[in-house]
Amino acid sequence: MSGAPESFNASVYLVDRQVEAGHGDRIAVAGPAGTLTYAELAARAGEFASGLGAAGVRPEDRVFLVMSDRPETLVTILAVMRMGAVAVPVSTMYNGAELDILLRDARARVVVTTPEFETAVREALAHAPEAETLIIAGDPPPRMEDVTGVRVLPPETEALIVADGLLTKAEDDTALRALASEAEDGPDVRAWADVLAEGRLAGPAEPYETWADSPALWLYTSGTTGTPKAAMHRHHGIKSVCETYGSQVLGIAADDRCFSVARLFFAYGMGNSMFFPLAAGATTILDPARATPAGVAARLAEDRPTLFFAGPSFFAALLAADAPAEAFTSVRLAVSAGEALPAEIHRRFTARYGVDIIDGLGSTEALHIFISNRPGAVRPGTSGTVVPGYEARLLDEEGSPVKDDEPGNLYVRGDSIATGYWCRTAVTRQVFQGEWLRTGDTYTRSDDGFYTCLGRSNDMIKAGGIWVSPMEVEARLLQHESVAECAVVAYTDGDGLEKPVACVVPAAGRQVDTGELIAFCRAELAPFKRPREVLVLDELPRTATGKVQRVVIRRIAAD
Ligand code: 3SK
Repeated sequence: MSGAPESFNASVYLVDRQVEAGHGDRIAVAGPAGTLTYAELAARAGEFASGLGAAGVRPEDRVFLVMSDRPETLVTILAVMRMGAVAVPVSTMYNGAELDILLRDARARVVVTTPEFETAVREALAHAPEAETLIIAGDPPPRMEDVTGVRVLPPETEALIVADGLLTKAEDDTALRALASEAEDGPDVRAWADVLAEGRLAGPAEPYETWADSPALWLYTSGTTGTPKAAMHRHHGIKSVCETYGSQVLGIAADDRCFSVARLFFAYGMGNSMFFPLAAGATTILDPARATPAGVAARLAEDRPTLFFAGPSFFAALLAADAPAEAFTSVRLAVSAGEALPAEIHRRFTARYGVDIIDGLGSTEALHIFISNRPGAVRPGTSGTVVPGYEARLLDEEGSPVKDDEPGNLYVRGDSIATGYWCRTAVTRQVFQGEWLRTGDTYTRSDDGFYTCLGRSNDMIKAGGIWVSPMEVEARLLQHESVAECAVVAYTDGDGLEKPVACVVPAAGRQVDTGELIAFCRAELAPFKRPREVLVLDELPRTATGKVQRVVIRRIAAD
């Protein structure tokens, strides 16, 4: 008996398993950036892993990814996990200085990017001496000969010609970039297609013998405040979210087609666009373009997804843009997460598009959703009930369980919880308490097990000595036709007392009458909950993952 843990590799679980089951011909990835079958995806993951190995990546090394949603991104993440290294996909919304902080924190030696982010990535690389290699995937900006139409081939196609001994554009580009990087004394710059081609020549890498507990993925989170920290996830966590939320809530099957507005770099998007569809042998639709209501409506018409994932602000934007009613005819179920979905947006969306939305609560630390509504059993305005495989509890400040319908701090446990934050011992000990994860959210639970969000624990407002849930006031404001979006925060009045203040974004073509809005709240809410002031904003400040930045709003309200 060796006593060694059983081997488990998430990349093998997600793609090789489909090929071994005879589903190699099924479409794994579709969308404007290209189509790959499961057999092609598995082969490329092995080849790219081999290419990364040749580029010096070793098991447990971090590989830093700043990539748009496209087939190469899936191949890269799968290849990194396959070789036992750790994929660190980060937000593509960061600028060079922000990427620099993350890159130095992750201490990655290899960075993979797509051309849209090359400038920001190079800026970050200038301050990260440990990063030795930059790999660039996707089409570089057009060169003269491309513009004049003399030779235009996708770089990957061209790089594969390298294998046949022909001179290619990818080769030329790499040579040019290498010259430039030598001149700048910067990292070694490689074309993604060349790394793949090199791996193909050498032969695909066998999966590294990772275990369930081996590190697979780091996801940076800053919450809505604070410096970003990397939540470290195991190979097993990926299987766990597929078997819990993916299978038991979404009921995802091989004929599903998933499209997510939340991008792959975000835990929510990675589950939606990678883990769940691949684990089920279904199809993921990837679109590198920034999501806009018009662009998404066009994508839905063209690629006909059955599952649609977004956050509350995108559902609100679709309504505000009046996306066509037939846009959602292929969709069997819409999912909302990232923030609690106000009942009013749920109502307007289902009335307009005839598709139900299941709202759920997840977190980067939990990898995906652990409390959710269920298809056909939605209670609007709530996050639903605990997903099978997880346990949740609500505790008061002393750590005692609260009664039904009483607010408490939400804790969750389950197999997908991260092992901690990279190099952040103090905050790890506050958040990861034994098996339990402290979510930082304040919730109530009804006697039949439905959880309702009252806000982040540190966003609650104490007005006149009584706790006010910002979410409750926001839900009322959203019922007013002049309000598209809103956030309620505390401001401290001249007597040092906290009062709710509402920041609202007007609905298209509407004026906000602030006095009328306050009266509108007063008509339905207890007087102490009404906003004392209403500020009108053009938009709400949001984090890189689209969450409302209440810290910034509090500053605006205080001015
Ligand atoms: O951050 C979130 O709110 C979230 C929601 C669902 C799944 C994953 C995440 C990180």
